[in-house]
Amino acid sequence: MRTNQPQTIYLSEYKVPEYLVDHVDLCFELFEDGARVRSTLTVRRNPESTDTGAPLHLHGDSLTLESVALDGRVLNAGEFEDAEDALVVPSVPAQFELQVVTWIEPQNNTRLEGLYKSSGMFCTQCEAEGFRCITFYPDRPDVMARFRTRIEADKSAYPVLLSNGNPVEQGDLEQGRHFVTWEDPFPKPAYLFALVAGDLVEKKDAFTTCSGRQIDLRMYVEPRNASKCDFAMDALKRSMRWDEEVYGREYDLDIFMIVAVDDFNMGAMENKGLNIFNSSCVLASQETATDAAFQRIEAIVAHEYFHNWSGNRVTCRDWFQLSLKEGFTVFRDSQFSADMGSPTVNRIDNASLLRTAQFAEDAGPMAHPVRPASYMEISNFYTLTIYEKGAEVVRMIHNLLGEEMFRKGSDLYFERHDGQAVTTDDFVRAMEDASGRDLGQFRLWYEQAGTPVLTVTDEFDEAAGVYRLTVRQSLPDTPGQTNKKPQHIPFAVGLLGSDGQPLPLQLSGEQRDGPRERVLELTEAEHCFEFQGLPERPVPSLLRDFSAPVRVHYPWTREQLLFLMSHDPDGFNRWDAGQRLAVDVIQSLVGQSPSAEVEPRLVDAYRSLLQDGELDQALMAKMLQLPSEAYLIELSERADVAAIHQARERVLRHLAENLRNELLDCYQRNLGSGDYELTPEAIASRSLRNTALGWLLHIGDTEALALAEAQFESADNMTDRLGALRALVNSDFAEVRAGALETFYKRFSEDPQVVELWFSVQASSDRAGQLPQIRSLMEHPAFDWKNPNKVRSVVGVFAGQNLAAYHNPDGTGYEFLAEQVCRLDDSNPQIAARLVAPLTRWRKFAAGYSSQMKTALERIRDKAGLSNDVYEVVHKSLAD
Ligand code: 7MK
Ligand code: ZN
Repeated sequence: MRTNQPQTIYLSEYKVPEYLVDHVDLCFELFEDGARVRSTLTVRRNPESTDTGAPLHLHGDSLTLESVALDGRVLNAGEFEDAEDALVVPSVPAQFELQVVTWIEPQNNTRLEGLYKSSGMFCTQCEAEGFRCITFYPDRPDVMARFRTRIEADKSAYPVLLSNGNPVEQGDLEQGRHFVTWEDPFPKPAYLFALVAGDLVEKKDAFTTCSGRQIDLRMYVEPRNASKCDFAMDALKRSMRWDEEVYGREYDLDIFMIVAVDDFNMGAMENKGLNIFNSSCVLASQETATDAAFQRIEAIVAHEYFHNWSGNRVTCRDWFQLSLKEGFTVFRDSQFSADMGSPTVNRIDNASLLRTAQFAEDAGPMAHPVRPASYMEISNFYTLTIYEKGAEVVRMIHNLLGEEMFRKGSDLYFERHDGQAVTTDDFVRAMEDASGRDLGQFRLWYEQAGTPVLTVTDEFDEAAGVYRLTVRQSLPDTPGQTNKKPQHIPFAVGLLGSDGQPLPLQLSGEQRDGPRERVLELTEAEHCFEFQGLPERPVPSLLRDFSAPVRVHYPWTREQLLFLMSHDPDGFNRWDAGQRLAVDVIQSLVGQSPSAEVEPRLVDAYRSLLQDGELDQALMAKMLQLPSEAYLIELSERADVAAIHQARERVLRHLAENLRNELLDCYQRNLGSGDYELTPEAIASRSLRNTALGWLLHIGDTEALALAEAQFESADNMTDRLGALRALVNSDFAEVRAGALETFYKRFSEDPQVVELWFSVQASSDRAGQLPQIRSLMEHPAFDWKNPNKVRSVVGVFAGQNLAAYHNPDGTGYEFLAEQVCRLDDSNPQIAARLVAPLTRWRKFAAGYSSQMKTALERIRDKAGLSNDVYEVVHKSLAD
């Protein structure tokens, strides 16, 4: 058992750095058995620090120190302290040069933090605190320096040597070695440092900026991936243009590089001028990537590119401010995605992720504000709250200020803070200063954790023609936070008449006709809005376009939901009404006998949907998806997973059985012909036909079986091939399933991204992914413990998506997960900590489940030598 507890770090204890680094000169000598790193720092005392006599404190992790020299003189052992996690030099002048030489072993680095090897190439991941695994350094984002990096390596094994900035020198060395030197003119924190060395092919392109500068664009990938770069390269160019047009942001170096690596803890990283991507988030071809993968790649390429301004030119003062760059950048990439595709579908996807997963996080033991007040291990705070809720907060500012003022605010922010490390408060202040709006109360969105609940009631005074809408807001307690204050919530609403037409929203006291939609600004615990001049009791359309990340409770009748589902002019709310109706129907069947009646109006509603010739097909495709099990669990008090699974299954089968002909029609209507296209229409069409296929195979339809087999054989793209495979795998045609899985694997066994899909189709299926099958997937030759994507696609997908199997009432799913977490904790603690998530919300589940989940957590807690990462998640989850 561990003896030392990890430390908690508090925002309130922030102090400016005692020393600043103006320049860093790095020299890497890369060898097969390790790497030598010579670092020369130009350091001076920070004039803003009050702690004048402070020792120089440099962070370090897993480093072997070879030597330290100060202003050219080698220090002897008594002149510095080489601790496990730091190098301390007690006495230093006000200004000096420090040279530190360390030895590291990238080939043995399984944590994938710092410098490591992935399929024969060297690469780095330094955010948040990986640079300290490379050399001793003040590894905090408010220390910004100019970097010069020389890399030396064997020329034939590592012909490509990359780092941040522009290449300034290169040449050959003795013994078949060579070097390249890079210089980055922009001061940056160490977390943005990157290095890549490998035998990679180079894809070239170029971009001309708005001011006419020519930028070289480069992608570096392993030779076998050369044909999977085009889409990302195009997405990059679209992102660069978009950031110029929408935010006035021009690229600033002469070269922009993207590298793909197979072993990567996260999706991608915005290192200055040298973005590094997880292969699965950048490589794609029509034959190997699904529509969802293309969309994800476009969004991530944009996200990393946009960081060049929101993150790199203006960075975070400390890691409590992580959402400063992440929330803003997610908002920017989602605006971009909306512009490139279907805005309504984009909004639906954002909101589903938020409502399913972020709301769950906000209601669980790891709940934290968008700007947390404390943490133990920062890598545990790359969360949906920081990213997605953070983006929603920026979106609300955007909507409160309006497009034009928001742009003025972002211009002011970038101009005022260029080259600085700042706080979320600085961001909000720039928005206030540019617009003249007071965002004082709005700041609570950054400080208070938890999801606000809006409870809405209404009454109609027929005689007076007055409709009263009462809105109460409350914010649940979260760990360490109680009795919270009301927040400033933009609440977009509309009112519909019985003919389906929007009614004017004229507030009492106002003269003329009101607008057809209003954004009500909630600031108090309770508001009552009175709308006048109404001829009849309206149907309210609430929280249009998901105008705030909140839960809304209103006693909708099924009649009203059906009405909104077909009449609401707000596409998002149309979808939402359908979801609420389906949730209501499924919930009413939870725990009921299998012969209980399924709401007949639901079948009618889905039939009308399938036959609606006017409806936007992309919206139709979304509306056809039933609420996920994860969402149904999130909505319940103490979830009985098996009962929820059965109820949902019942509704799905009932719909499929009663709409068989309509589904077959839908399939035929959407049988694409012609070339594969990535337009919203074509994507919607593939989604519709694959949904229809999935439903029909779910009820064992033999005509659909033939269609699925044909589609599986002849598909010219991965969306359709995988759609057919998924339908077959989730059917009861066990033999066809096995055959299709085998054929698919044989065809794509050389492609890791497709093998990951193959794993996840099985791991997510309650037919093909029961625990024994999961265990045998982990014995498969393509499974690799050292590769995070493989672990995620089997273990992560099983526990996160195959909920009925994972929550097997016998508790074996939890035991299994605990076992995998313990196993991974030694080699890759970041991934291990992320895998714990499906155990953390044990209090959310019905008694039989929760006690066994708790036992599994305790088992992890008791593992010897637990990492700080897993320690924090497990202890917070078990705390009362
Ligand atoms: C996205 C950090 C990086 C979680 C989601 C990303 C990470 C973790 C990409 C790694 C990113 N800065 O750009 O946000
Ligand atoms: Zn990011």
